[in-house]
Amino acid sequence: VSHPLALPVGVTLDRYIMHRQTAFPYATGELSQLLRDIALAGKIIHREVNRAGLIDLTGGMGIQNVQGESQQKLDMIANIRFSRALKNGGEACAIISEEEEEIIYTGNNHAKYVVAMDPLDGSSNIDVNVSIGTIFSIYRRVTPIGTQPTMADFLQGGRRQVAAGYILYGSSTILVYTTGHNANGFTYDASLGEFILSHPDIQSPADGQIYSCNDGNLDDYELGVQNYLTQCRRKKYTARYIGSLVGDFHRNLLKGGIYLYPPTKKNPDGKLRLLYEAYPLAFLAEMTGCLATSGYQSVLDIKPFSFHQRTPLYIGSPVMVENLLNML
Ligand code: AHM
Ligand code: MG
Repeated sequence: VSHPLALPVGVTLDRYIMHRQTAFPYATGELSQLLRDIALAGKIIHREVNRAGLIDLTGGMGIQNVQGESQQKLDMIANIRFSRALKNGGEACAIISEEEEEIIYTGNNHAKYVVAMDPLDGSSNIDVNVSIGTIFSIYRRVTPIGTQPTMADFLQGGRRQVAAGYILYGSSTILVYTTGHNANGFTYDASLGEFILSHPDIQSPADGQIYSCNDGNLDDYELGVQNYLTQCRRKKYTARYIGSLVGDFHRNLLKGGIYLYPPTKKNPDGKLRLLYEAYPLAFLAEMTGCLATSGYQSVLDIKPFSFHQRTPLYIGSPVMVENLLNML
C-alpha cells in the first residue's frame, strides 16, 4: 500500500470514505456524506438501468430536453432519482442537471455544496443495452450559508471543483471519483449492495493506441484533427467509439487512448457540456496523469459563463493529446 491514503482493494466505499475523512482532521464529514448520497443514487440508477428492458422504461417520451435532444424515459428517471437522493441527503443546496434548464433548489440552504450532473449520459445507447453513465461535479458554495444559492456557486471554474467522478453502468457498474488527491474506482457488488475498491489510485498509461471519435463527422473536423486521425490509421491504432462519453473515457483511462469531440457544423462549439461533462472528466484526467484540452487551453481553465455551455474536448493519454495539439 504505497499511497498514504490508500487502503487495500476489497474495502467498501463507506469504509474508504471514512478512512479518508479521518486522514483530514478538519473535515466535517459533509463532503463524505454527499459522496455517500451520490453512491446511493448510483445504486438506484444501476437498478433502474438493469431492469429497464423488462419494465418498458426505455424509449423516447416524445419530448425534448433543454438542448433540443430527444429525452429518453430513463434519463428523466435518473434525473428524478438523483435529485431526490441529493435533496434527501441534505448536503447539497442546489443542483444543475443536463436535463433541466434552471437551478434545482433542494431547499437545504444551510448545505455547503452544489452539484452539477449529467444523470444519464449516452442517451442514444439507452434503448439498445449499451453502456451509459452518470457524471457529477461538486463545488463548495461561494454564497453565504443560509441564503439561496445562485449561478455564481456553479460558475467557479473547473479548478475549483472539490470532487468529481462518474458511474459507468457497463458489464459491471463502477464508480470512479476524485477529491483532488488521487482517483479510485469502486466496482458495485449487487449481491452485497456495496461499491468495493477495485481500482485504487488509478494511473493512466502515458501513451496509448486507441482513438475514439465519431468518424461520421470527419469531414467537419478541422484539418489538424483530420491529419491526426490519418496518422492514427497509418500507425494502425485501434478505433473504438461507443458514443457514451463515460464508457469511452473509462476504457481509454485504463488502456491508454484519446477521446475526441471536435467542433462540427451541427455543434460549432463542440457537443459536450463544460460543467457536467468536460470539467469533471478533466479533473479526473489530471489526477490520473492524462490531459484534457479544448484545443486552445486546458479544459479546467476554460471560463464558465452559462450552465449548459459546450466545449470541444480532446482527452486522454498525455503523449497522444500533446501529439494532437502539435498538429492543430
Ligand atoms: P448526451 O448527453 O445527449 O447523451 O450526449 C453526450 C454523448 C456522449 O456521451 C458521447 O460521447 C457523444 O454524445 C456522442 O455523440 P455523437 O452521437 O454525436 O457521436
Ligand atoms: Mg450528456
